[in-house]
Amino acid sequence: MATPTPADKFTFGLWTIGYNGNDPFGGPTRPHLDVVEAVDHLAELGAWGLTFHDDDLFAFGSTDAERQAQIDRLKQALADTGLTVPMITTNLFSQPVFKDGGFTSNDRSVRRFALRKVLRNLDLAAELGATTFVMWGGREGAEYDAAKDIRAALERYREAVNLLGDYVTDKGYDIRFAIEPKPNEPRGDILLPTVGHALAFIQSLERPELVGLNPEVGHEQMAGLNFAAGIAQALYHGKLFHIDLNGQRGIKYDQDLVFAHGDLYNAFALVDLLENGAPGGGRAYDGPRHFDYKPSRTEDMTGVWDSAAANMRNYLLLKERAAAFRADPEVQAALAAAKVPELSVPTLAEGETYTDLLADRAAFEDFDAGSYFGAKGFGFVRLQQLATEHLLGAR
Ligand code: GLT
Ligand code: MN
Ligand code: MN
Ligand code: MN
Repeated sequence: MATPTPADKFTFGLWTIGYNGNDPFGGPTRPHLDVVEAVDHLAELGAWGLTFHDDDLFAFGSTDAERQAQIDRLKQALADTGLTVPMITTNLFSQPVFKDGGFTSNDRSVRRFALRKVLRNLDLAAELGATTFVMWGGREGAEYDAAKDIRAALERYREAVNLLGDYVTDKGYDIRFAIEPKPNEPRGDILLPTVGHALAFIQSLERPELVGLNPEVGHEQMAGLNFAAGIAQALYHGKLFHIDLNGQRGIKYDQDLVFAHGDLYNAFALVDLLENGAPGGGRAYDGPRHFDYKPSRTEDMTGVWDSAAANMRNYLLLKERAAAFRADPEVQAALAAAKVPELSVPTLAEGETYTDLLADRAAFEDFDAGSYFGAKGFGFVRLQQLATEHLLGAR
């Protein structure tokens, strides 16, 4: 059962399997990976799609002919394998011109160039049938407080996203935008650092319905946040447009480990949430299960493909474990004992007003708050132990 098929909607960034091992302390440990080889291998492994930045597919500064040749090679590989391109994104961070950002560079000419680069790539997204356009603003930020007027930067970000919304609307493109938060790295502080910051920003836009989130496991965990809880809130607001799955071990540099190779408990909670809703609900998210990881620098090409397969297998194993957890009568009893379903009952009765609440002596005057629970607890630890036993395959 833990064998991936295209129905599972697993997708990979070209920059993930294509990561050559280059890091701030050392050069590449692996050769360049050609896009056709990437597509072929992913299809063999049971993936559904490939995603990419413009600069992943054709080098920055390519002539129109070079660019088109690469697009044509990709299209042929897609036709040969059935792989899809459900998401694309624009690189506004690698080139020196973007050293102070793209949409929010202090330099106006850079901002205009960045917009043109993105508009061109939106045309490509539409051409390839991608319906999600990710915006990771890794260089949109600062190291020094006086160097960046944050309110002006947010206003320029807003101007940019509003313009892109106008463009896809006028062109009739079936494309929505997904903002990917990250707290830091490469900038000392990045704008829209967490899911919560981005959610607030989206509400300030002219077309908020076109813009949602692409949260990444490791990015929220770099900020010490609970990723599954952040995803639950994104779902609550109808803003989970896309997701970057990977692994991270604590608050440190962005590790981009294989999915589930970091915080395994949170990975379990996440898959349970996406697949089963919570509690007792149906599937909560239908979009691509997108892996944004980096095959460790220590690995050769065999290790790259092993790690790609590991992402998908771990997701499917967790899906099995989560299904067993939900189906276990003891878990159901423990959930009820913990009053988890009771949280879905509105606090006021239907039609009840605050006047009624004020008149309800049982709610306050006669409510014995001091001894209400007596010696009785919620049993949350027992519930967590049941989750642990399912996770470890002991039940
Ligand atoms: C970059 C970043 C990722 C983003 C990619 C999309 S690029 O690798 O670290 O988290 O998802 O721009
Ligand atoms: Mn990351
Ligand atoms: Mn990354
Ligand atoms: Mn990412």
